[in-house]
Amino acid sequence: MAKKKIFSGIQATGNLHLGNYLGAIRNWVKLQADYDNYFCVVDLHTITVPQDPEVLRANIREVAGLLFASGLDADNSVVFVQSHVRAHSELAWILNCITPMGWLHRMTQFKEKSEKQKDEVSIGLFDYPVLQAADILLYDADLVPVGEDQKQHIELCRDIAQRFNYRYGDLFVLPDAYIAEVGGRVMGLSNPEKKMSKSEEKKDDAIFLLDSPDQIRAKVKRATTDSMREICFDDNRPGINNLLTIYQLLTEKSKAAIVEYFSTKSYKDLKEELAEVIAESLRPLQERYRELTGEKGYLDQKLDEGARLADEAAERKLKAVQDKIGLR
Ligand code: AQP
Repeated sequence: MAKKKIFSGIQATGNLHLGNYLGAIRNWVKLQADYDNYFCVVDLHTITVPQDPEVLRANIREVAGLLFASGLDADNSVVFVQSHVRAHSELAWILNCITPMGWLHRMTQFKEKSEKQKDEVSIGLFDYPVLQAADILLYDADLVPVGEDQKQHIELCRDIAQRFNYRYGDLFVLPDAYIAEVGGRVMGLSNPEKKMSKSEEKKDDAIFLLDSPDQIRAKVKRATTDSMREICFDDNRPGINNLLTIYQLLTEKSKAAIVEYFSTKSYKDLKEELAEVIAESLRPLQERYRELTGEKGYLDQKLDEGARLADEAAERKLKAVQDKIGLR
């Protein structure tokens, strides 16, 4: 029986953080053997907010390197850069022509991001979810493993696919979001009321995947907690809850075992142990990243091969779309 398909993407903003890893990338690695997978560095999404060209070029490579270093492998997954496959932009345009603007006005991520951008908000930022729908629909993805913040965009993608299928006849698979029960929303260290984010201004808010053990220790030490003493999972105490959740995700121990273990310990102990667990968990990934980015030509070769395979699948789908709507 043919395997089901997965698609997911990640922006080329560099500085990938523990939220990106635990909410998305680590699940991609865990799922890859059981599915046909397409994973993409979504550089066209990245330029929806201003980017310095040199920095962007470097970030695309850094993010691709981190995906391979995290354990995505070319035997199971097609890993590629979005702009290397032209069908993404072309399908996005076609989908733009059937998507009502009102649907996009409802997107909370646009509302949040456009507030930060003020007068500089681009049409691209507004249109971001339609390009994301094109990414997913090109590969007939059944499942889209993402963090919780992307749920609304995947629902919109289904709506767009349904509208197309209704107008022109069935062509698109309706995808489901796959959001991990734990880890779908890793919160910031300084502000545990908000998700950990690359664009958060406070520098200590996120643990980046390439942070050194000393940087990790310093950030965890400064993480916001509360004035209580008991160490337990409690949604009403977002700081401690978040630290324990990260600990749980990385050690894969049960909540009960974790609470029991810390029952006689202090916040200081928890922070020290958590920092070591994070540093140890990231160590193999960082070593592999250094190895493969030190190997001349490795990344280019992998990404060229990924783009070739993705392009074949995407072109087939795009032609079918063109046939349906009368462009061919
Ligand atoms: N804090 C998070 N917890 C769990 N999952 C998260 N993701 C992002 N932040 C968290 C998931 O990571 C994947 C890739 O995200 P992206 O590159 O598309 O960036 P983003 O969603 O815009 O989030 P960032 O990294 O925090 O960037 P900014 O600051 O620009 O918003 C997605 O599956 C996402 O859900």
